[in-house]
Amino acid sequence: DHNKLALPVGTTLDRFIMRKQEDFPYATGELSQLLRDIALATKIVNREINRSGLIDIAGAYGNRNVQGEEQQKLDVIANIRFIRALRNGGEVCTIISEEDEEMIQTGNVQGKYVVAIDPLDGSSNIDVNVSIGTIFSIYRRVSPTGNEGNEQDCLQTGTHQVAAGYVIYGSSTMMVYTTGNGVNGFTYEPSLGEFFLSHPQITTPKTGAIYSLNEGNSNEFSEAMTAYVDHCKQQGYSARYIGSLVADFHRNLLKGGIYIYPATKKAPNGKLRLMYECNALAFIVEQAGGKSSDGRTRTMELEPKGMHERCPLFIGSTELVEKAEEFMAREYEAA
Ligand code: P6P
Repeated sequence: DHNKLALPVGTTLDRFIMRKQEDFPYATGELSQLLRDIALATKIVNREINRSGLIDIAGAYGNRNVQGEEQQKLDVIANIRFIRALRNGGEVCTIISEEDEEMIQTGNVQGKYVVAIDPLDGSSNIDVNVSIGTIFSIYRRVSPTGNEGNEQDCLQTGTHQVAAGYVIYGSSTMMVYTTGNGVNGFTYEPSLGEFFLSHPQITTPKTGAIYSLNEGNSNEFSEAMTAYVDHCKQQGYSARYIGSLVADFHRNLLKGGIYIYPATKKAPNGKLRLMYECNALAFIVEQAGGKSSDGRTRTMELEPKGMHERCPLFIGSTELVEKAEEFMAREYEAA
């Protein structure tokens, strides 16, 4: 029937969400509404980002604006916007955010969903106009409705994600997400305030010739990691590292490649966060035919112990990730 047809490029995000909901006979529309709430917040954040340089010119001296208000950092503003949109949307009971040490209770005790979010990753890149991103995961709560969400709701393995996505605020603003039935990309048209389907059914190449990691840390790499980087060079791969996770991931997703943030002596669990960075991108890359692990264990099967725990990340084209895992296995054998 018409639902099963791939929706045409140019379909709006709203219509896409509605059509996809029709594919789920028992869907009650809460997840659809939640996705719309997130899309609304991204439109607001997108506008704040595009004006960020101008706020300074428009009269904010030092870090105070003309109203004498403390000029807030964009990641703080983004955090406030996403929490407000999710609270007002009513579908989410609890949020974990990169910006908040503790769980955030929205007050929606009937909400069936929990969201883990990095509202604005790589915000140090804003001042130099490098692409930045929002990353989010959506879980169904496991505790009964009628109460606040709890740790059990928030510390589920990535395999329990019902949806995951990211927004890249780059040369154009795009939202890429999955609900477990493939990955679709939407490009934002600011003059219309709409996201339009621009990249239907994204699949990532099985292999690639791009490797992304910060070789500035190479004196901290393990022998196995050093050996794998040498392998990439022998293969003649291109080194591409923007230093903004969403931008590096998105380029590799479309072109093929591998992104690595490995364990280093300084950071034995790497730098990136399992709950609101790695799991979301792992769900997306697997749905696009790629692979994600910590060098050994599938990212989405890592048992979270804390909301802000870090994990090494090897993510991208399946053949590249598997080759990297072969090198890293030598380390375990040697250990
Ligand atoms: P490094 C940005 O701060 C971030 O969280 C990711 O967006 C990015 O990929 C990584 O850290 C860059 O880290 O240590 O290479 O500067």
